[in-house]
Formats: sequence, C-alpha cells, structure tokens
Amino acid sequence: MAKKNVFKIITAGDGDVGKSALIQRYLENTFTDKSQQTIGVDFWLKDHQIDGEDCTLQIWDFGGGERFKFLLGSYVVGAAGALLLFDLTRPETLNGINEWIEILHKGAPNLPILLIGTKSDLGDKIKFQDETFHKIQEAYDIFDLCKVSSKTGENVSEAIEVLLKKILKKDYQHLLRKKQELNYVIDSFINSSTSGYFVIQVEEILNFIKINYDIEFSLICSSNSLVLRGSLAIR
Ligand SMILES: Nc1nc2c(ncn2[C@@H]2O[C@H](COP(=O)(O)OP(=O)(O)OP(=O)(O)O)[C@@H](O)[C@H]2O)c(=O)[nH]1
Ligand SMILES: [Mg+2]
Repeated sequence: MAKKNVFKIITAGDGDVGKSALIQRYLENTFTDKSQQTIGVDFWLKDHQIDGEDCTLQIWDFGGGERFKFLLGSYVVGAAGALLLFDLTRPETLNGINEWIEILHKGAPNLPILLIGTKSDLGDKIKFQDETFHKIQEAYDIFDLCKVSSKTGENVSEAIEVLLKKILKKDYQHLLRKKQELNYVIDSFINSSTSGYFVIQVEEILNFIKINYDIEFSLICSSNSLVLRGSLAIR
C-alpha cells in the first residue's frame, strides 16, 4: 500500500482575521457571522487527495490574541506548511506579519508560508493593492498570495491546495519516491530502446520534471555498444 503523507498545517495571523472561519469553511463547508475568539489552539484532522496523492492534514488553528503567540513558537515545530492570514479590509493586520514569520521560521526554518487575504466578499471595504504583495514578497520569505472569502467559500479549498502542492514539491520522502519511480521508468525504456528514441524520451521526461518538481536535476548517461543507462540526481 502506498505510504500516506501526513502533514501538519498551522494557521497564524492577528485576531479576527478569519483563521477559524477559513478552517470551518474548508472542513464543514459552513460559515457563521458570529465572532468566537479561539482560546489557545484548536486541532483538526482531514484527509485530502491531491494530484493522486493521499494526504492527511493535521490542522492546528491558533488564536491570534497576543497572549497566545508564545504557543505558536513551540507548536510550529514539525509543521509542513503555514497559512498566514490578514484581513483585506484592515491593512493594519499586515503590520505584524514580520513578527508572525519570525515566530514560524524560528520553530520551523524553510517552512512554506502562504499569505491569505481574507473577506474578499466585502467589496468596497477592501483596502489592499496587489503591489503591496510584491513588496511583501521582496521583504519576506512568502511563496504566494491567495484572496479568499470564507463567507462565500470563494478560493478556500484552492488556497489549501496551493499550500499542499508546495508542500508536496518540498517533501523529501515524496521526492525520493518520485525519483525512484522516474529512475525505474528511465531504466525500463532505455533497456528496450534505440538511442534515437531514447533522446526523445529524455526530453519528455526532463520537461515533465521541470513542470512538476521543485528540484534541480541532471541526467547522467553513459553508453556502450548495446546498452544506455541514465539516472536522475537531485542536486
Ligand atoms: N464577511 C466576512 N466575514 C468573515 C470572513 N471570514 C471571517 N469573517 C468574520 O470575521 C470574524 C472573525 O473570524 P474568526 O474566524 O473567528 O477569526 P480568527 O482569526 O479565528 O480570530 P481569533 O481566533 O481570535 O484569532 C467573524 O465574525 C467571522 O464571521 C469572510 O470571509 N467574510
Ligand atoms: Mg480563531
């Protein structure tokens, strides 16, 4: 049976930005207007299939209150990815992102962080310009931005999938399995091919890797009169 990917995902961001609403929409497809502050941290499990991979998400939804920040620092250890939320209608909720990122990366260096702008349903009240995101990306290690509405559901599951795809690309075990698969594919066609056919197939495989994997690679080939062999190396 294929090994399951278990990923710890955590939420971060100021109070009231909509962290719990996002998780509730994702888990139950429901929304409530009532504000209920998260005290400490809530924990959820959810199976999610993506790109043919079975994943189990351990979702840790943190309270954004100042007094809970100390919790995040220790709980982030072992996390695979983070959702860092701010409120599109309250630009001041971006002011503290450096502090959130510092806490996250201290406990989990290289953690992929997806920035999420919430409450995109609030039309005229939105005070966020896309140029702001480019400045944020220049200053901080954040790989992408998604704008969501937990009220309407717009982009909610898409945002989770953006993070999951990033995690899968980074996940070393996953890469290793894919590398073995690819080596097997290469070996099997090399053993049954003429050299001309081999060149065409290699192009296809390299393109496939470029599109699907976040890795640098090189193809090492050698030949004798009868057999060509190749292998992929992660640099
Ligand atoms: N209009 C609108 N309101 C939202 C949306 N998401 C959340 N809210 C509202 O914003 C308020 C705060 O949402 P929460 O999800 O509790 O915020 P939180 O970030 O979990 O807050 P803490 O647990 O205190 O850190 C609630 O009243 C929600 O109904 C949204 O997409 N659109
Ligand atoms: Mg909450």
